[in-house]
Amino acid sequence: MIPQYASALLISDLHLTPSMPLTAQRFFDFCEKETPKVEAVFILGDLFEYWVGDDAVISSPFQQEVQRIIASLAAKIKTYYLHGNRDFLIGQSFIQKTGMTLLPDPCSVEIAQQKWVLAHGDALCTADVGYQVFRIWVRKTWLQKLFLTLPLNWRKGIAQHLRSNSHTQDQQVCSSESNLRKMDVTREACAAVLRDQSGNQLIHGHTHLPRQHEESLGTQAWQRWVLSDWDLDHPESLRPRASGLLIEGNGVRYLDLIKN
Ligand code: LP5
Ligand code: MN
Repeated sequence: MIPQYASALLISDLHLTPSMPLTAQRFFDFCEKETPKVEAVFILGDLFEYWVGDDAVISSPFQQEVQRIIASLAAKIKTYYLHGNRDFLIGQSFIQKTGMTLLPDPCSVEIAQQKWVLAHGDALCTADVGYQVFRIWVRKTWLQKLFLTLPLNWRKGIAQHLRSNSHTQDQQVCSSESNLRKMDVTREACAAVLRDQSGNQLIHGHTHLPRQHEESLGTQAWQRWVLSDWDLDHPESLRPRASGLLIEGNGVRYLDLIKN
């Protein structure tokens, strides 16, 4: 049985980190003010800038604060989370302490009597072959177990190194047409996931290109909603960004969370 709700809010790619306090505060306000309107909240990955293991929470007042806020949200409203490419190491301990429910990626839910297929989106970027090879390796259980045995400061060092090498940062500097296409989801991957899940409405994040799409491949047609990333801390270099997708009986719409 897939979960069923009359209404829901979906967000992703908040990339929470102590160095982005305005973004974190907006998330805390969102939990308190926006979520009471709906029956369920879905966080579609990359809640954190990076996650190097649940044991890091003990020495991070910031992560403890996020944990506390989500626990208080999940005590009132059903809250789901699925892994992103930056926080796929979030484990059972953090999930349990926050009271969230971990969903597989991809998965299906019923909201407002319609079926929705949910994914983070990174697995759909199949033209980004380098990333897909990287993904296969870092999702191997044995490599993750080995990584988690490393001292915390080594793990943080590796994560920061991976972050600073990440292609998305290049994308902002060198946004050529072909580069952007490589970083986006492919129609073939979306079609395959929707066929597997027997759905025709897909919601994902990861690409930071929020928009609604009407798409098709052969005889298969679908709608795709992309969630935005959040960043209210760098207005000098990047446009402030924060939005969510609201699904309720009278339709689907993006919620601008910058001004509220
Ligand atoms: O995240 P974003 O949006 O910037 O870019 C992604 C892809 N980048 C990543 C890397 C993350 O940003 C950082 C992850 C931190 C995780 C912390 C824990 C690490 C634990 C390891 C556990 C075993 O996902 C980026 C995509 C982009 O999306 C668009 O889809 O292009 O991909 C890359 O930049 C990766 C390169 O393409 C391939 C790099 C190969 C490097 C090989 C190093 C192997 C290290 C093995 C780790 C132990
Ligand atoms: Mn991502």
